[in-house]
Amino acid sequence: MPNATTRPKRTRRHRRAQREDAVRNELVSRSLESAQQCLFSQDYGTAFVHYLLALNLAPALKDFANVSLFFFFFQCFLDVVICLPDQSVYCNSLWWLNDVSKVEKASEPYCKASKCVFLCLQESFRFTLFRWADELDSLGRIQDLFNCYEQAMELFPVDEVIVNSMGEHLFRMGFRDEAAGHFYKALKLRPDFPEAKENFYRVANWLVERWHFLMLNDHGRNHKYQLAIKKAVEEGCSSVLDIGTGTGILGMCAKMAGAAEVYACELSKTMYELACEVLSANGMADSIKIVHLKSLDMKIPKDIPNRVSLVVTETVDAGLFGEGIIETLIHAWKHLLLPPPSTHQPLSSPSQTGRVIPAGATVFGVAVQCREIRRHHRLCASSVGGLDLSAVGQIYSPVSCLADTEDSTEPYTTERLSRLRGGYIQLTHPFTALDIDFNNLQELEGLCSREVMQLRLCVTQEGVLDALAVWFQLHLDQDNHLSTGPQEDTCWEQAIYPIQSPFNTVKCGDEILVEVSCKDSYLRLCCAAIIRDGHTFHMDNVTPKILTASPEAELCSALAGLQTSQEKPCAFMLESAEIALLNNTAYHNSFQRAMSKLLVSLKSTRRSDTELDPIYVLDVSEGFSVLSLIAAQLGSDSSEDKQISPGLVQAYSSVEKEHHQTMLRLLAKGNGVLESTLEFWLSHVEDDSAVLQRPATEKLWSAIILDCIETCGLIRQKMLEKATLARCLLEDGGQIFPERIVIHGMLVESDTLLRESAVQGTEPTLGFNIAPFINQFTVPVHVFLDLSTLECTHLSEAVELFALDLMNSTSNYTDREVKVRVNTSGKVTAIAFWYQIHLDSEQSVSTFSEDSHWKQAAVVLQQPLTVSRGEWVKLSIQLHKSSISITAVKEEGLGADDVIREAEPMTSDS
Ligand code: 44T
Repeated sequence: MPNATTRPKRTRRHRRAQREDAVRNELVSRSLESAQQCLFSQDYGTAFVHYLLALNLAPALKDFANVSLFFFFFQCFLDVVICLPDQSVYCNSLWWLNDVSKVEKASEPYCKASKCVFLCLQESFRFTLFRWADELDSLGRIQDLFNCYEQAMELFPVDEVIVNSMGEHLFRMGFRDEAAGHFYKALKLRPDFPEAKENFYRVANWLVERWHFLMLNDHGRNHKYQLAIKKAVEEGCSSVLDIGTGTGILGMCAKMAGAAEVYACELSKTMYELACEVLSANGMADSIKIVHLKSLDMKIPKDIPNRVSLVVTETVDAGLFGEGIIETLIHAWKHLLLPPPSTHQPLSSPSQTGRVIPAGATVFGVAVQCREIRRHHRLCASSVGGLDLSAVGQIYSPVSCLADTEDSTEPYTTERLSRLRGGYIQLTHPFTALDIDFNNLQELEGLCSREVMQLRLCVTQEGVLDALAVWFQLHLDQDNHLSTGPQEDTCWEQAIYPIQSPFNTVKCGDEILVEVSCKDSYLRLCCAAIIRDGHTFHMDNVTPKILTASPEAELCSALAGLQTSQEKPCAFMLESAEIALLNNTAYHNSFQRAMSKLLVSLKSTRRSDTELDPIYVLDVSEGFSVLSLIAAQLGSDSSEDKQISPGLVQAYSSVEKEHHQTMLRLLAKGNGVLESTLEFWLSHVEDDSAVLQRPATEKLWSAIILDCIETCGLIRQKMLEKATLARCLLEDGGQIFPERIVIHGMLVESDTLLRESAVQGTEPTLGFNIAPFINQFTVPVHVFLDLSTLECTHLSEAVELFALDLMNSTSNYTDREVKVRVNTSGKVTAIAFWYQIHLDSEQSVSTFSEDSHWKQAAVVLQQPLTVSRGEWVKLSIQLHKSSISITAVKEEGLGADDVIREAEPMTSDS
């Protein structure tokens, strides 16, 4: 009971305040009660509003929640209040909540009141938010969804679960950078939060792209930039602007070289914040002014006081211009740099004139044959899993220089030629495609308006013309050059311009007509024609209309065209990973065999009363998939398998995009599959997030197809949850495809992987302390690897790491230990892994096979483990949801000569 002597004199104002408190508290308790009622009736939107009101009126409720006490609902509240020693004061009022110290007192009787239903306020608020957000999401009310999260984060700014969930929504909607920022924040708030960790690892690449590590580990490149900057500063360039500073390294070089004024700009928020940390750690926070801006938005004197005498930049990508260096430099010459030395006074002082490092570049190219590029950009298989693919016409990848392709296309992709599976063959000698002087504004401006330049290349080797590969030399100054060529030992990839024309075989003596242009600030190289025996065969005059997300009318006419065969054939665009999937005949053929076996077995075991029921097949693959159609065809008249009755299969596909559906329809028609036997599942379910449902009331699925492994080499998120649901929706004798996945791994030593994962060594980078800051973004799991070409030494045989049985209950959390025998002495830096996908007990495919459209992945160890041949390494593998983590230790006491039997692999259920 408050002390009477210290109690303030009861004034009228005080009494009014008390009355207001009482009213407010009444409102708070009613809002909470209403929120609760709405929750029970699943009216999440209204429940959310009530919570917001209560939490805004009584912010102390949040503290209450934060000290991890339980929140009570209205009924419970009364019970608690009655238990309180000074109940006369608190009864029917909530004002004691304004004093958190009272909460401690309240807790004891509160806990005693165990008959009440308690729920953590924060938890029930989160629950409401998440359910409401899911509803808003399925209603397409995206702005409202984000508003709700913003309100929630204002109330609970350090709630990692809310922050992480907001990230998941952002990610699903394609705001990857922002999503990544949220996962990072959630992880900072709770470093052992597994969901945030899994999410962060999946997107860290967008926050700090992996090439930052490669570039900082590329000593040759660092040193050359340092030399060129030092020389320019020593020659008199006293004010420097580092455009696209990244970690701040080039700006720091300029400062170290003695530049009086150094400025830097960076457009990525994460990189800007990182650079600020790096500058502080190197004592340069006050001497280098850094702004979070794109250089094109910089103004004088707001962002820098005067024009500078030197711009340093490495805003170049594998295709040279892809990071916008042309635009950047045109703007810099016009607005940020001092004028160039005039031709009349070439000896004018460098501090009064402007210059750029790099001073210029030379671009080279070569025509190549490469099967790996071909199978990602061109349909190579004529039939897969019994389906004739010709009905679908031409398929294009979104990487294209063709004239009439859409905005969704990019002119090139990037690859490290030396790491392409199966290698490549040069069909011409390398040629010079372009020379550009970055110190010449007229030349920069003229580049985009300049006429298309035509080159004639002599074919020196017969082969299939699959791509033009491009690299460049960056002339930092007259003495220092960097090359991104395929033969060089650098961190650079090459730009790949795939050729998708059907006429693509070349013979010695042919000439290839290449057009070089610069449109939308991209360098474009296009194979226009092949000249043979004096005849010119143009490449792009056969380009049909390419359909992507086209209006329905166009798609309809595509279908009509098929019927009448009068229209110009159309072509479809698929992602390059989807093209590679379609080219994976081994996978589709195995699926066809496994599916056929299931159908035969179901047919023979069905009771007579269900004999005429269709066999329901659901394909929930993400992206484009023809598996449902393969199933439908097995149950159709035209099927070669006569053990299966026609019309038996009712297949559902989950493909969402209009042009994907059109492709499936075309393929169905072309393969004699009755249109009604293949339907699009998403038009049957109300809510996209509830894809796994019964086919119809009282019916169950005979087969559910899950695409468990992502192209990047990781297990698809939520795969285990999906499998659990799928099991509940299967009829007796039904099957999930695949039924089992076995994860295989191998000990490897690879410096390349290390260079891509963190700044290596203890030596400062060019004398600067950068590594500890950027290495916070190190991610242990590397994806999109091609193990067949990765520079690495295999230190063991491949072993089974663990197995996931999708047909039997598998807990979502798997812990295993596996002992691996070292067969080559070395330094274990990573555990590479891939999957054997068992469609059924007989049919399986490996994600490490030659035709695989899947890539492999690896867990890089925090500390390399030095091992000798004959020793044993114990791997501890954890699978949390779908993310894998592996640690390795040497098995002590077992020397090279000890004989031990390899531990029998445990099953994932044990
Ligand atoms: N990747 C190379 C491209 N920026 C390098 O935000 C080579 C890729 C690569 N900031 C494998 C190997 C390699 N104003 O942080 C970035 C970017 C920023 C700007 C301000 C501007 N106008 C720009 C333009 C870009 O500059 C930084 C560097 S861009 C370098 C790209 C190792 N895969």
